Amino acid sequence: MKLYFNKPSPYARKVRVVAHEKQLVERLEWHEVDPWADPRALLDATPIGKVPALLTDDDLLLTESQTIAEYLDSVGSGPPLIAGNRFEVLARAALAQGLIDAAFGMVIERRRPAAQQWQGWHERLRRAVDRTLPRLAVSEGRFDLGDISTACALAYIDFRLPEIAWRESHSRLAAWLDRANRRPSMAATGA
Ligand SMILES: N[C@@H](CCC(=O)N[C@@H](CS)C(=O)NCC(=O)O)C(=O)O
Repeated sequence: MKLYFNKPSPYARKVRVVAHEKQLVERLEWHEVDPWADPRALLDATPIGKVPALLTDDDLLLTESQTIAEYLDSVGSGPPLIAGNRFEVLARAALAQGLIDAAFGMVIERRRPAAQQWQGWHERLRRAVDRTLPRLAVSEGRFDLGDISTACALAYIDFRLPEIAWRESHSRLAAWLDRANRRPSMAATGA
């Protein structure tokens, strides 16, 4: 299996964390690429040109972090990352993915040349972040796919958008993230 990734990507981090949690690190061929530079290796693997992308041993191309995470969960070892009420886990993972989308969108908007930035769009995404933070939920004592997505979303905000001072107003979630960040899978995958 070949995994195309880059270290700063919160989407790629989700699947990297899953690979660690499911003892798949040694079974993967890791291809670190910069998707913004359109490297030939990435474009040959995936027409979408985004990370993460996974090429399975059967030459099946999987794009989208959620799909890749579910695949790795199915082929790796250890307890399943989607257990119990499947849709409860998927709902938490999806909310966290929406949070990543909004936060990532804010970062990308700010990287445009000043004259091309759209302040109203940036503010709209920020409102989505602010509405979503109080709706996040984590499991009791597990580190399932919903938790992994939530941890990667919050860690990305800490990393790229420190001006969103979410920790003061969400202290229990902040304490949970601090514990999650100490897991070997999270510690090994920081940018
Ligand atoms: N919905 C996708 C998003 C993937 C994504 O946007 N990846 C970014 C890196 S953080 C990328 O490769 N961007 C390159 C581009 O848009 O051309 C997922 O969940 O995997």
